[in-house]
Amino acid sequence: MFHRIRFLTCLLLIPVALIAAEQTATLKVAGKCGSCKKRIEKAAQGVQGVKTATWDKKKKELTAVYEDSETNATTITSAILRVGYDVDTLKGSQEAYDELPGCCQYRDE
Ligand SMILES: [Cu+2]
Repeated sequence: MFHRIRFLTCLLLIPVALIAAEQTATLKVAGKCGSCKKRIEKAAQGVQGVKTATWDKKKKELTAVYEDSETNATTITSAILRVGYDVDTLKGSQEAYDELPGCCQYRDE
């Protein structure tokens, strides 16, 4: 009987694991212009599992839609930090930041 219950529980859990759910992450991402937008979106879209990524220049906000079975907000955040952009309170890579064109250096204001 006990085994039977365990078996049934397993059957119930499998579909939950298999159905990939789409999630939306909204992140505060610093940036200034259209080139920043391209860089930020490219970085986010480069993450496996990310379907769409759109950065709003006015709101300084990135909206990313992703498969939660493949990736998560932390991975997307790291990808953006790596190309030199700050996400929320996290500092983007200084090395990558220094490589940004002068007009994109959003920290010097
Ligand atoms: Cu820029």
